[in-house]
Amino acid sequence: MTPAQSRRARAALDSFAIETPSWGFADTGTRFGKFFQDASAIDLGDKLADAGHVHALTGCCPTVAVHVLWDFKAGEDPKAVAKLAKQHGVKIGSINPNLFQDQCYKWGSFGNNDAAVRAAALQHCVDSVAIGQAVGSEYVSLWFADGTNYPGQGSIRGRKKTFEDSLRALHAKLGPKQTMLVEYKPFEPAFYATDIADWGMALLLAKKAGPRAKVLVDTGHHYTSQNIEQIVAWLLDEDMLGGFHFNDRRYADDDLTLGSIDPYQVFRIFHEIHFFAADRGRMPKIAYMIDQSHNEKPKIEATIQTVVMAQELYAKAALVDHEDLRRAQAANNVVDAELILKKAFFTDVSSAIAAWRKANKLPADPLAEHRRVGYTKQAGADRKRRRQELGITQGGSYA
Ligand code: PSV
Ligand code: MN
Repeated sequence: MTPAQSRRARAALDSFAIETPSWGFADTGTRFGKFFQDASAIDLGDKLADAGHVHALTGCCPTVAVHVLWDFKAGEDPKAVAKLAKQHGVKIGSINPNLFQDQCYKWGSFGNNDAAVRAAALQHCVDSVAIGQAVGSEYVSLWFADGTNYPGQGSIRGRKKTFEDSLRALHAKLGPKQTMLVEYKPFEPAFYATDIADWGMALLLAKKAGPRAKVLVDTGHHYTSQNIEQIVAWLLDEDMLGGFHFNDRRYADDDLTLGSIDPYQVFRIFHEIHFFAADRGRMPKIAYMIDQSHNEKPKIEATIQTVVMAQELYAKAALVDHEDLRRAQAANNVVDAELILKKAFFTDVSSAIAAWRKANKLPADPLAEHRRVGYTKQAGADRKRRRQELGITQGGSYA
């Protein structure tokens, strides 16, 4: 690695932050059951402590995404939550309303044909906007489980219309510093027609909602072999890319740790962003977030693995020689163009990352340091005892 490349990689790391999800520190499972870990977070206090620990080790996770119904107790004071986050060295990041678990949402939220349910869903989102304002968060992140399971079940156009109306109404409630992110997903839990099934639908809805609505790309929410970086490039070009939910996948929305299956895919996404920045002379504002459900790996280790992988791939993507690439593209030099990407991807950036960590007074190896300090052992003992005191039993099935 040349000194110039090292500087480029370190400058990229200076500008890169990735948000951890509160739910990534808690017990999760598959739809077949849950397997529990002693050290998993019991409440928001634990989640913020874990997130603070990850940020202290990696230096690039200053914010934590919260899921309103999973993290906030009824009547909870958001300002107290913001204070608690600060005590743990982090801030509250994106606010995720929950429009999928309450019984009233059996037939959908914004797509429900009952106006009273749509109003309840909107109210929950408006409350989430207020939470965001109280904690000083920039993003309200929307994912809808709405859809139909069988042909003929619902009016596809009718549901589109109620989504347009509700999203527009929600946009009107945003504070001047807030952005709303519209996430798409092709299937699950709906298996015939998900209301916001792909990036085109999310893009249209966001554009109709208003100027501060953007699209959120969850890397797991695509059909196998879909070209995600192409979607990213198009959204960038339209100034409509708001953020990411990063995870890796082999089959569907597998929620595996980032880069565990296909690191080159993530590199190509980051490359499109760096290439856009080089062409436009400005780095777009993007909310990088993790959305994983690591069931088998210890929660914090899985999070650190993902963060470190994201940093490495972001740094590698910053090394693509854009001048050379533009030349190769103009000359239709297919081989060289591909090799330019590959060369950056295979560059060993570990010395630049080590220098960046040293300059930022961070541990050289965040995962090793996490293991060395025995955080999980300590948290496991504390939380096991608290679970016993609270009478929380850990059963393995949803039945
Ligand atoms: C849905 O699969 C999703 O990606 C949404 O972002 C939810 O908020 C999140 O997962 C819940 O884990
Ligand atoms: Mn997601």
